[in-house]
Amino acid sequence: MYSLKCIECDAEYSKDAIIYTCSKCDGLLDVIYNYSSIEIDMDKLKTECPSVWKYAKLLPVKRVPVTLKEGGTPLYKCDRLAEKIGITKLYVKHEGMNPTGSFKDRGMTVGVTKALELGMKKFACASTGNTSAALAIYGAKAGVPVIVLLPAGKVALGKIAQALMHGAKVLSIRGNFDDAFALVRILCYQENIYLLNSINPYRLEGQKTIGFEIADQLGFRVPDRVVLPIGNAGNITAIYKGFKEFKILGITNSLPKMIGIQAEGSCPIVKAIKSGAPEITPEGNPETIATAIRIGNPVNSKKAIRAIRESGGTAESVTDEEILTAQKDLARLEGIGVEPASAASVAGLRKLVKMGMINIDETVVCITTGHLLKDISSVSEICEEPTVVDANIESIREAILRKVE
Ligand code: AN7
Repeated sequence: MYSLKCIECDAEYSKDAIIYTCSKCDGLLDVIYNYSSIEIDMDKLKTECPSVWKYAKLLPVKRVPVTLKEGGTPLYKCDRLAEKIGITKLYVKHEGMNPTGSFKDRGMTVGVTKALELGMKKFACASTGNTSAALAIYGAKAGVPVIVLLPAGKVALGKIAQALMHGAKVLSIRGNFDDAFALVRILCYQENIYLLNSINPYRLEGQKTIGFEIADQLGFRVPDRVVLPIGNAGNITAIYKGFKEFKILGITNSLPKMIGIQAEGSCPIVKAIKSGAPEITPEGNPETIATAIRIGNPVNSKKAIRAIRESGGTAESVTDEEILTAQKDLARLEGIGVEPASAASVAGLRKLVKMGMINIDETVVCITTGHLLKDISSVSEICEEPTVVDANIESIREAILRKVE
């Protein structure tokens, strides 16, 4: 039992409506459930391995899922990184371990399954890369054509390769993500194509399972803080909703403070949170090495600002240099390979600890949203080139000794 509800004017819509924002006031929509009718089997919850579909009772679909086994990503305890940052209980939830290497797969397995339930025959999205890769694989699995609109020249090659290989029609728009998103909305409306950006509330339902899994993996306890990179700010909203639902159902008894991190050159939500403004001011020319979050007009900003404020959290910006340092630390202290956007979470945590905003003994979960192999362009900025040597043992020995010096 669930329906769609406008976050601004409370107008309700049927779960079967093909609708992305409120037709009365254009507000964002939430999926709301009749929680008292949901029965959770706690024994099963405590024994079954985490995955998106483990929590099917809290997902808005009945149909057999279009799934490639998403979720169930590792939650690593990161003591070496924690020590460097100056806290004691740090975990990293590595969403790069999903089928396409990003958290977007959680949203797409649910969004695409819902799309089939609604009888839609074509799917589309605009994307900074990861969303397009995820939509491409679930479109392929479902046998439904996919169209993706990308900002030309600003999407990491690994992500484009995925969209192409899995058979999506890839259009590179001469414009940025925000331009591509405005266009895909018109395209979907005019051509009866199902829109699978995070403005679609069903997609966020899949992503809320990150919140479920964190609680699950911590033994049904809730961390003090969850820190993650934000772009369109759908994920932070979704994860907070997940924690809230577990609390409503009595599975957990607290909520984490939600901390959103943006890149300095692209941080409208940080500015709104810090100034106390009710809404963001869109940025016309967002720029950062973390192309995944190079977004000037975040689609879900109103939901995200509410989640951050309601949870007692905050938002912070980090420089590209801080992002690259965190990317290197994750890789070399913990063996966690992530793309630059993902490292923003750790960079932001470090900045907040330095600023004295976080107590040393708080339990913090950083979410690393995408895998290193998605975007290898920063590797040359961080790492030495491979050393070329002659094929004999003397040259190898000499090169090793030289490197160690
Ligand atoms: C690695 O793929 O927006 O705040 O079109 O790829 O929920 O938007 C990607 C976003 C963080 C931000 N980390 O998540 C897209 C897209 C990575 C990402 C984000 C993205 P949201």
